[in-house]
Amino acid sequence: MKPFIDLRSDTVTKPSPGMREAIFRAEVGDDVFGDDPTVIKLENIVADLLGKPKALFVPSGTMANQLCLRSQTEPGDEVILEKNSHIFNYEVGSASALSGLQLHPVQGTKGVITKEQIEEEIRPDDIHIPKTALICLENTHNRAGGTIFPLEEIEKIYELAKRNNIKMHLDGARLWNAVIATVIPLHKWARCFDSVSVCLSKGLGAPIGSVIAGGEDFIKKARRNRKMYGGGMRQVGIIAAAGIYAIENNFNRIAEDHRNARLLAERLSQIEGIQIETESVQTNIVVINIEKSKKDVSQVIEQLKSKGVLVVSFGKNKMRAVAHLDVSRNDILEAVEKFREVFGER
Ligand code: TLP
Repeated sequence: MKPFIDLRSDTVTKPSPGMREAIFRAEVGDDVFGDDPTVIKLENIVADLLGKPKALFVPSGTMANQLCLRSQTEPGDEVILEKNSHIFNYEVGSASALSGLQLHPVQGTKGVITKEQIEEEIRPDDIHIPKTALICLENTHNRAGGTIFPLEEIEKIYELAKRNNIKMHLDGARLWNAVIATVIPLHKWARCFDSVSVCLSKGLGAPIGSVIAGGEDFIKKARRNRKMYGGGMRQVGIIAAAGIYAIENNFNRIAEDHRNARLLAERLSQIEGIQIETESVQTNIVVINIEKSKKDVSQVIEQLKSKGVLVVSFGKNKMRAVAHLDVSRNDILEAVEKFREVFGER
């Protein structure tokens, strides 16, 4: 049977033969003892790229974000973040369950919240009121369709945060995509943040893993919290090797995913009943609105599946398709044909 054209997420990629070879050859040690040379190498590479003193390898993007929240706050603190952010919507309520935090969502535009909006929400210093301890931003923004958070706005927010003694965290699961789309390097994007999380298992195509980066004291605390969360791993150089391979071999090729996402968006928007905000297709994610077709999203997803194309539901009348290293330009063109068939144009 022909394999699916799997556009559900950039998390679905499989390790390539080169990556498997790197895994096979990895030198390892017990990382809880700090003995794994490949993990240390990966952490140094990412710390350098992000321009931070230290980094820590962790199992997932969710744990990465949660360790950053936990290590920078106290229970009862408040965190300002965008209403559609991953931390607010897709991390199973863990900020409150694991860190005792109160999340304070602000409705953004295409995932972007402004300095003015945040300023309105900062709490005054009062014995009755939670302390605004942290501002979280997401770049690129998943639910908004892979949109890029403008650097000038981040810098304004940073000035505001500094003045008010508030820390900043960046959910940079797809920061790699922002770098490729803007040619602004990782360390410039990371400069304004006390903690940054990046994923190796999305656009970069590693099977597992994220890295968080920040100051020395922060990473020391996060390392302890990682153990508490059950994320202390042992001979994990076999996974870190995949991460190093991914950074060295799959970072620059993300440009191809952006071209494929744009191609998909342009072609799909020509189909009657499908609407795509093409100005929001800035990286590798395409949000497909089928409201005008009057079709049911779950039925469309099933019909596409029966024709070999996988996408996910993405809110009312919407689906998401994501370009990644296991889909080619030809796969994208074939997927467009399948959409045409489902929408009655063939
Ligand atoms: N996002 C996944 C799903 O959870 C929705 C996806 O398929 O896009 N930050 C952002 C911005 C993310 O998009 C994700 C994963 C995470 C963090 C969490 O990463 P993992 O899945 O490794 O815990």
